[in-house]
Amino acid sequence: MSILAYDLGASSGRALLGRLTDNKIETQEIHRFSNDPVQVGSRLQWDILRLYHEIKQGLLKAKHQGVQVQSMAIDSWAVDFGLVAGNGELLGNPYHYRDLHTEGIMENMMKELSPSYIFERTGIQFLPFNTIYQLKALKEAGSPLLQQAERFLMIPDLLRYFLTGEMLNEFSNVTTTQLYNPLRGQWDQDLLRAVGISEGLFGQIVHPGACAGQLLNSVSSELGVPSIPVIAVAEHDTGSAVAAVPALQKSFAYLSCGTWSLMGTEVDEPVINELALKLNFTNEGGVGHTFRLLKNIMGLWILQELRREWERAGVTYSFPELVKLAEEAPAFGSCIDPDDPLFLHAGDMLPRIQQYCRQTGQKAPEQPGEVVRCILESLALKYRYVLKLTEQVSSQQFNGLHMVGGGIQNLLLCQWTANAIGKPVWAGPAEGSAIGNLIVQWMAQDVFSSIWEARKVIADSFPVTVYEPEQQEIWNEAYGRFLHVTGLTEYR
Ligand code: LFR
Repeated sequence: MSILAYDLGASSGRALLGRLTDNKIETQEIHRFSNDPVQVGSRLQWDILRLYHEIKQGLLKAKHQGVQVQSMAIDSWAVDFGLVAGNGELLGNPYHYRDLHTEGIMENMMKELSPSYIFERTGIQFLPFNTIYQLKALKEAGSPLLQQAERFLMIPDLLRYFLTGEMLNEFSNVTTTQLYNPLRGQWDQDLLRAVGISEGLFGQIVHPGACAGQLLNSVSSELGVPSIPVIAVAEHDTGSAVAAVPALQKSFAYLSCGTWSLMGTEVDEPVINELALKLNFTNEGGVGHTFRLLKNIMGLWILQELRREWERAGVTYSFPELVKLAEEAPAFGSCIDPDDPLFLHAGDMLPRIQQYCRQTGQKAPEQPGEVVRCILESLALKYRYVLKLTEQVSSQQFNGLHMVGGGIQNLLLCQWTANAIGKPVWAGPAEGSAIGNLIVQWMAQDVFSSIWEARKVIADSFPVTVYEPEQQEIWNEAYGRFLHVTGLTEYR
């Protein structure tokens, strides 16, 4: 018997079949597809129906291979949502969190509500695209969609609704809205009032590991497949990725490395205090009532975007080619703070990197290898900075860093991360989110009694590559320059 995990990323999605044999997990990718956000007029939107189509394709492919699927679940990026009308129909396409409609909204809202007021209620970091600011932007724009909306469903909630007809809000994703109060265990009334959104939009919250419905008869007969259960996993991809970290005991640091880099540690209770607020850490809900105390780092987005721009200009590089060019370029030519707001939105990455470098008195990189090297070195150095902050905010010391996610296929980045942090990096598994999705489905079926039992099986099933730190002196010096250029100060 197999189970099916869909993991939707910002630029691609995949469906993995999972099987347990002799307490080892075997996975098989049966479907992979691109996720292409579409710019329509001034709005950047997700092609949600295409994603739903691809989900059906995955079920069909499993059927054509003669695989009996026992259950399925979907995880995706967080914060984005669709609005559903009273007749059950989706109102418009969900906006992409990188759409410009939230510009200035967070800053304006903070004039009315202080950051500590919002943080005390939610424990969530301040990112301009959080759901709370997206809803506020719609409200301020007098969005007719919001006026007609009767239900709010996040991306996996929405796809699950198409499959099962049930409208439920999954916990790990709900926490990322910055509208949920983890101390009270419910949507925060004060914040909903402040945004001007009715509580009626939000549904019952289901936790990872709950059964969240069955495939509708209409869907199973369309596809010719049995009506299987659809499980709520940690439907926030980062929640699933952290569930899959092959750590064997509490107190570990992780870096989930993909379009975003999410670095932090797992905690039993949200850490909501002045320091966490000051350092802009977040407490996102996870599996087994845990929380992810972490920070978003801009991640490989800058490089992915740059590659797309070169492609549009007619020059196509593969990621391995780009990494090779970076390796051959001179070391530490210039650096950036990857989290500068300059790099959040799509487009013009090369001129923006060059602008950042010139403004900070550095030589602007010109050649592709120089630019890519600047991005990857800067990421590794930012990881060192955030790892230090994670130690401070969680009052722990880490003796190494677990890296999971597609970004670990970039071996140079893994090695440079080890060099930058001066500690070993343990890299694997690459399909972290999909594997975390699988194990929570098995937890729902009582195959594993705890996340720790499941992590042990992950550790036994997938190889982990160890990167020992090298060239310490050179990287220490580079870190000093990085702090100077970026103006980042280490908190003491
Ligand atoms: C990673 C991720 C991050 C979230 C960002 C936007 O894929 O889910 O955790 O902050 O995407 O939703």
